[in-house]
Amino acid sequence: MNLKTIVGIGVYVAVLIAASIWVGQQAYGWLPPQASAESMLIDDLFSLFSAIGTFILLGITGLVLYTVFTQSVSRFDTSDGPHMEGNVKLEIFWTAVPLLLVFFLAAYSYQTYQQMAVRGPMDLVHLHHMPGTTPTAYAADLEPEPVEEVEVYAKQWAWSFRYPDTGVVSADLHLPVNKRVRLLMTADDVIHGFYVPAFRLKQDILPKRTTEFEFTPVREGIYRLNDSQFSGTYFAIMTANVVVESPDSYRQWLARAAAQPAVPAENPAYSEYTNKRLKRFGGWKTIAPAPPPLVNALAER
Ligand SMILES: [Cu+2]
Repeated sequence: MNLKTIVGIGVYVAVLIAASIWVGQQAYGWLPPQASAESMLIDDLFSLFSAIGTFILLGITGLVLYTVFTQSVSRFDTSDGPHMEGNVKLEIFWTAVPLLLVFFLAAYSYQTYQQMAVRGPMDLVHLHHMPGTTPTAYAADLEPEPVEEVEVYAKQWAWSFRYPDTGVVSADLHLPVNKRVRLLMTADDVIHGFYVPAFRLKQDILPKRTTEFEFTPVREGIYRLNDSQFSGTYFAIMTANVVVESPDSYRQWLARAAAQPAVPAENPAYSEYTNKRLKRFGGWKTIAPAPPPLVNALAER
């Protein structure tokens, strides 16, 4: 390799690195606002993956374009290209680099999920005493103060939230800001998924068992809860609002809700199911929605 080639490759790699870092920074803006302490960890991971992906994409595209525009043979040359075989250095290089990259990304992702302590299937099958894992791996900066507990009930196709201290049941999930919350989640019928994009958190909810889940909301506002698992016909409209508010207005809301009688919640799945106009398009068999949950606080929509 002559000096010109080395300088050329150096400049190319420098441009690639600059572009990758830039895209990595942009990646923070592609996601919803960071509304939980955990979201920052996920965004760092996402930014890193975007930067590495950019490096690989631009790197390979550049090489392909360079080759297309600089390497050519005469139109009537049908002979084989040179046989490249047995270049041990090259073989080691292109095996080792992707391998190390994959190990690094796997370790970094694993560490992020450890910090967030999203309880995955490992926890549910009671394998949590594996070497190298801690039995209750909640986030590292766990405040000593008591957590706010909320029971989450998922059924086809409605969410409801119960506050054990007051017995209030709500169609929206209200949470005080900057306070660690523990959700005790149960499903009635099939697997549902608790997924709030602004929190970057997702947890499966299994029927007839309680799945615990902790996180800390850090930004006031109204966010959307979606079902991340296909739980049947109307799962796409199985949504709820997550209202993150100051501890004062949270307490006021609880007190107001406690004074309300329990009434059936609005149920988009049920109204769609019973909508006569839709009948003429269908006629096929489907699962009837479960009866709407009885709530003290109706959804604010
Ligand atoms: Cu569902």
